[in-house]
Amino acid sequence: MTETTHPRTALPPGQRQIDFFPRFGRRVDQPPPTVPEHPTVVFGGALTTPIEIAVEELIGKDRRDLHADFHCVAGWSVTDLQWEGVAFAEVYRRYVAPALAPGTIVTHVRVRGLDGELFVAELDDLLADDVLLADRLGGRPLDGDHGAPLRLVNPAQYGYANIKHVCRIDVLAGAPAAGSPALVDRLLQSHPRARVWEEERHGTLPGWLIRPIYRLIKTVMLSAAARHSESGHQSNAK
Ligand SMILES: Nc1nc2c(c(=O)[nH]1)N[C@H]1C(S)=C(S)[C@@H](COP(=O)(O)O)O[C@H]1N2
Ligand SMILES: [Mo]
Repeated sequence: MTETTHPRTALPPGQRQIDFFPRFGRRVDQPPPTVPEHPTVVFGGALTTPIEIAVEELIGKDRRDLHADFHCVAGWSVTDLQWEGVAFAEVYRRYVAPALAPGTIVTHVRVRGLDGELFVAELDDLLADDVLLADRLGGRPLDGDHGAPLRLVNPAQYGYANIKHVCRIDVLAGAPAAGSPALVDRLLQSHPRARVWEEERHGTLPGWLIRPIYRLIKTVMLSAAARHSESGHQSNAK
């Protein structure tokens, strides 16, 4: 099933289509993290006590299919990937909501990967119908390149909000306090909503202005990724 409110023929503003799915992101200089034999996700934050659930149980029996495009903030898009997994909203309803401390109003969700990468999303952005915790891509289990054992897939948000190797999800009753990020993080500061159709690429600069900088990064990183994909990873899986 395909759920999108935008025409399937169009790409979001400032995006260009590429014909393979690279391993990309802030941690590509490191190998993908080791996946534990029995992977789990720990749910914490505003819960009465944290809960740990096996990925297998999370996915459960009502596996869902999602055909969606993927958009990296650096400017590349891959069309029509086929993901399988469980709706984030379903996980929230099944496990999180019943475990909330009484009177808690959750506004934000911090999703963390085994490699330490994280993104704080607004809860409403993750409760959309087409947001999955996915364990399969192109009919096969997710590989290390694309987020094994489980990844967040939200087609409406840039890649950096689509956290791979998910191991922890904290629900928060308010936006977390901003730290004092390193210069490189300030330069490439994420947008709190990161919506691709609104071109919310950057926290403070307008999308069109930051485009050329990301495009440069894209050119450099994609050529490395293309070389890697020729050695036969899940890169063409659709
Ligand atoms: N855990 C984790 N998730 C991550 C990243 C990362 O470095 N680590 N990079 C993000 C960015 S910037 C992008 S564009 C996508 C890339 O996903 P892919 O490697 O499957 O193409 O993953 C996102 N999720
Ligand atoms: Mo990205």
